[in-house]
Amino acid sequence: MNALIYLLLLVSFYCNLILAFPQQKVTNVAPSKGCGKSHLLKGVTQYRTVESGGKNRSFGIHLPADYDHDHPYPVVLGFHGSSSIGLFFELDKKLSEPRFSEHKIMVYPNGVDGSWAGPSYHKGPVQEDLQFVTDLLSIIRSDFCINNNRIFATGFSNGGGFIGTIACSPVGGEFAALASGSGAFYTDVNGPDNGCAPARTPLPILEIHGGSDRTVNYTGGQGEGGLEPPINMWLAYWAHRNGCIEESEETSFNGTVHHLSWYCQGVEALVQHYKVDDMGHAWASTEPNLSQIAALQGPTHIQASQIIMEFFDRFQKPT
Ligand SMILES: *[C@@H]1O[C@H](CO)[C@@H](O)[C@H](O)[C@H]1NC(C)=O
Ligand SMILES: *[C@@H]1O[C@H](CO)[C@@H](O)[C@H](O)[C@H]1NC(C)=O
Ligand SMILES: *[C@@H]1O[C@H](CO)[C@@H](O)[C@H](O)[C@H]1NC(C)=O
Ligand SMILES: CC(=O)N[C@H]1CO[C@H](CO)[C@@H](O)[C@@H]1O
Repeated sequence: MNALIYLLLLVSFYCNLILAFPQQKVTNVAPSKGCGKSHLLKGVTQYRTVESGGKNRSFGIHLPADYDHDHPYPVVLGFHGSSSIGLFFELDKKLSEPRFSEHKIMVYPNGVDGSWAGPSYHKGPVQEDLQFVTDLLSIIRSDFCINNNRIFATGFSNGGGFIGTIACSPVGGEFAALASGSGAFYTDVNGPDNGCAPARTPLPILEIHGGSDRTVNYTGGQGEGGLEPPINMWLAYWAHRNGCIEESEETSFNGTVHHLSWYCQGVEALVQHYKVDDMGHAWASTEPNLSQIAALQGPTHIQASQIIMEFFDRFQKPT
């Protein structure tokens, strides 16, 4: 019944976003070795393995339906949450749908035993998963036509926390921007300067989190896999590392969605955060999806998959 009002609000919300953060011109194209190689499977997800750290690791890769082997595409890695696999992340977040990734290559890596290193419940060392990211990028570069300056990663929950681990590690330097949903940042609890060595700053980073999250509490504390930083602390760490000043806080949807934005070394909105007060441990979506059902809630006000892709569209790796 309020659908029209809701739609209008949504449209005006996104228009504001677009006006507030005009797209930066993306110009630097660095084609990978895989350009020129033909592929039969387009527009569907295919599965591959890569040997890394003495293990056979697997991932799904989804090429655009009209994949042109001479066109260097941006790539987005999507890291699933704990007790999950890449396929579930792909279906639930809908990131392979053309409305979100028509002109991008999507990659869905699988964790060892359903999770990513960092939390105490994961058995392998952090270095093993970081090496997997390095090896994964290497195989994607050699087999597919990608733009090396436009590699991105996102993830949910444990996978969102792993985004933070990547950001603090040497392999983070391969990425143009990173985004996390409901991140459990087990490896980044010791303040801005301890245990985190970003390969490059400023590093564009975005986080979306439910204010009512009871699995990865907004206020931090003891989580399922160890101590987690309060989300506002984690954001302050990144504002510090990136040399930012807070530029704005905009509230929408009757005060339930808070959009924070930081100006960092000449770039506006390089660090961003959305807090959705009435959202639990879920991937923010205006449509029903599985992670919401698991969190015993329905759709929320904003669409993380769209916000994240629009964030990525603004950035390329400096050369
Ligand atoms: C990985 O898989 C290949 C092919 O099935 C097999 O030959 C190899 O031994 C496996 N490697 C490991 C480390 O399990
Ligand atoms: C999250 O916070 C709630 C309420 O403050 C508390 O009851 C719960 O134990 C916390 N959960 C975790 C995993 O820290
Ligand atoms: C804001 O609150 C009013 C009054 O409770 C309600 O009628 C309206 O639908 C709400 N709008 C949104 C966008 O949630
Ligand atoms: C209720 C529900 O699960 N809705 C959708 C969540 O996302 C998947 C994948 O797109 C859909 O198949 C479900 O219908």
